[in-house]
Amino acid sequence: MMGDRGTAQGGVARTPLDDAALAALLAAQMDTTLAEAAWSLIADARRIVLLAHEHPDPDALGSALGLAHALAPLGKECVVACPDPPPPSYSFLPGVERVVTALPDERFDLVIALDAGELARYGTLYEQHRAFFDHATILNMDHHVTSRGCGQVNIIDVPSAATAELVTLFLLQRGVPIARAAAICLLAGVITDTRAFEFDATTARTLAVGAYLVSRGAVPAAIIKPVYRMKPLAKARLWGLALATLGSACDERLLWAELRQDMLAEAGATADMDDGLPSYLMDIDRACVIALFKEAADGTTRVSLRAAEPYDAAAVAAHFGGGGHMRAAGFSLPLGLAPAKAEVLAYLQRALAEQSPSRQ
Ligand SMILES: [Mn+2]
Repeated sequence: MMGDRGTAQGGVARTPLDDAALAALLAAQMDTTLAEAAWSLIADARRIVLLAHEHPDPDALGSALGLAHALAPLGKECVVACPDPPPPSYSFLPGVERVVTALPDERFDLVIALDAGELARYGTLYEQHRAFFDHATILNMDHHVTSRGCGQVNIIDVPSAATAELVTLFLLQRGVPIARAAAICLLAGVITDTRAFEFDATTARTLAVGAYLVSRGAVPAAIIKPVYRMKPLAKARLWGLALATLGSACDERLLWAELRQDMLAEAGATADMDDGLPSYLMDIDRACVIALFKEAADGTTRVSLRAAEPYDAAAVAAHFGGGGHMRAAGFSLPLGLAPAKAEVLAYLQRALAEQSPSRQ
């Protein structure tokens, strides 16, 4: 009871969020000259092939499918092609079942290449139709800083966290409606390229694009759950077995785990089910360097490394004949798991002792 001072109760919303105002704000983000050039290519085309790059991620597939969903009502016949079949875990993308891995023919008026700036990244599609692509009219839309552009019109927008963010701005600039199916595909691209708005590439504009796509009917949980949360029971069992081997040294700054062939058998797991385990280990409180020792079927050992600043996983991998990036790298050793582990851990403990953040 609030007594006799009275109470006020209710939510904050007096009117729904104004989608039209949000759309207008986002539309104004698009470079008009570049957009006009791209839309004139689309206007001249009746049959369009939209390309997602090899080893597709939801940004490549979602950008291609989202654009296809939006262009179809404009009378465009759209074929979405990707050199590799979309993984089954992307079945939540509307229209993904219609993605082809080979071109049915070459009778396309326009190619729209998405999420990569070099034709070689479209793999076998390019290799099998090199002459066609070398003479085709191409619109290239991408957000990678390394992209040179492979089209007559190239929209390479590095501030976009995802190609799908750029595609959303592009459609809104023209006032093309984004219905629910397109919104789901585009939001999948934005969410996965930012790991659900976690990565530094996420801007206020990225979130505004997300807000707009949600207003069009896309549901974040329907993307985040299948991509990041759902896993086969065998994978959970395998991780349980691997996590039971967790070891630590150097004041818990160095962590490691083993994944042996007998664990795969016991869990009923496949060899790729360690996917995500190194990142999981790096999320343990004090971890600076982690190593996952994976026994290969031939008895040799594959080592996956992750490192936080100031440590360099690529340098460690290079020492053992492997490669990768500063934060994630790997290598193989022609040794059984126990001797490989002893050698690598001795090296890592020396490296961490030499470069202790507490002594800097
Ligand atoms: Mn991308």
